[in-house]
Amino acid sequence: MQTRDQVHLDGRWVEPHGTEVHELVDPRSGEVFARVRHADEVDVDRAVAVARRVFDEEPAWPVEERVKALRGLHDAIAARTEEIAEVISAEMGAPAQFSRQVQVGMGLATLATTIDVLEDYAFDEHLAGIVVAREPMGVVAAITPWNFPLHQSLTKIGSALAAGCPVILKPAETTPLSAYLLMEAAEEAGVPAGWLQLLPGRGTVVGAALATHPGVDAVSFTGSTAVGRSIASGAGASLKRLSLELGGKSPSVLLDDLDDEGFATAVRTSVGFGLMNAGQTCAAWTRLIVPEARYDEAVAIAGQVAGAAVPGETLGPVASRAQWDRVTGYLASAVEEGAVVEHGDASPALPERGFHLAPVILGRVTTEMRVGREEIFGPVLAIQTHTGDDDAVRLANATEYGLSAGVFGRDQDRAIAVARRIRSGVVHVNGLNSNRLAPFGGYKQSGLGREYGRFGIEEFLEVKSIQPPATP
Ligand code: TXE
Repeated sequence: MQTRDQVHLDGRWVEPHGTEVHELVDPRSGEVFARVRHADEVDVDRAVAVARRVFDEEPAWPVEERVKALRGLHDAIAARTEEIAEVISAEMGAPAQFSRQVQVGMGLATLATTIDVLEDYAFDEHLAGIVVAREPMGVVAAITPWNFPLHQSLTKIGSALAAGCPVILKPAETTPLSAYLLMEAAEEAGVPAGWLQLLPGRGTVVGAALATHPGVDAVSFTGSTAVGRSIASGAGASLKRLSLELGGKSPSVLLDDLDDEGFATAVRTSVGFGLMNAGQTCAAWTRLIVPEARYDEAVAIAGQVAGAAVPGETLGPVASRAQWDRVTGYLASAVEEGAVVEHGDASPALPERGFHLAPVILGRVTTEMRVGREEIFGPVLAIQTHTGDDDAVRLANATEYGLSAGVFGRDQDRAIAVARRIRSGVVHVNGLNSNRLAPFGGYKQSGLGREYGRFGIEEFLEVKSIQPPATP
């Protein structure tokens, strides 16, 4: 049984003031495999005091040293890929190869891009005789979820440290283990004391204390829209800077000019992305919007893709019992509200071991149904039909979310024109592009702010104008 009973404060592993011990369950078996001791509000006060000292009293951390430390962090994590991938598989169920390539690999790719951008970043800009200086925002709290634990942590930490801000990391209750390994890698990389601190703990205790603490200047959160709203109202009292990466109900729109091969590829790509990480991906395309005349064709291809998923190899279990209950609750609501179960079992029994859930494809889903507008976060896809581009855009926009979307069409200009009409922070056209320089974030209730590359670093920078007297 793995046990972690320390937190990382001011450059050292120390015993927390918090005493609660939290058990971690492996979703592949349903068994407890590790215990961690949680921090509490007193630990938050300690960490914030350290971060304030580092930011307010110590000399600024030079950019070249930030680049060096972040490169060291990247390399130390890369060297421990196998170990980190294993703990992520154990804590949230991702299959081994996915853990290595995506859970760890994507985190490294995002960090590498942040470092490249930092190396060339011009913090000062000259504009009509004035200097526009970009300066670190201050102490950052990073609150991360369980679906991509390392990637989300590295995205936030990388951008905030790149900007010159000390960070306090609070990982999700169910997936803290990779964060301990991340801290060990940061120590190896020589991240100076106090710049990165780790406080595992409950969202309602440590997360809430960080989000309302007067000594925290900015909160970067990824998680549910409900918690995002509560963080925003708590942070409002001290006008903290916020970046919120929240839920999604992202559409993939297939236009009516696709030929057979293009249509099949578009359905396969969309369903593959929808089921990625057992559907527990904020940007996943969970609504497939196809021309009415091609509904049967879409159902058949989507069913093939879903049926080909191999449990434990290409499809992990859902990450927790809570997630199993949430997703199966949505399946029950779908049947009640009249969706057609086109593939899979919409009333599955809880397996004897673990939380594996086979994919379900729901057809004839309307925007009034809960499964047509709410985030499910499991291997469940909804198929909707459109009667033309205008109708497709209407459907794509018919949720409170706006995180990601796909548009597929033979005429690329037309597809791009449709992409422009979708109210969403990211729209992929005719494929999935994973360029980490591209900004990532949501319109509407999907969040505030952008992550990755230059946009991610700028989330943690204030803008100052230094104005010398105007020359006559
Ligand atoms: O999320 P929470 P949960 C969505 C997804 C999922 C649902 C619930 O639909 O089914 O959210 O998941 C911390 N103050 N996403 O309950 O609670 C918590 O400890 C401060 C989408 O796990 O939002 C964890 O670190 N922090 C999403 C983090 O918030 C608080 C990824 C996320 O947990 C807090 C995850 C509070 N009051 C879930 N309460 C995405 N956008 O990718 C909790 N937390």
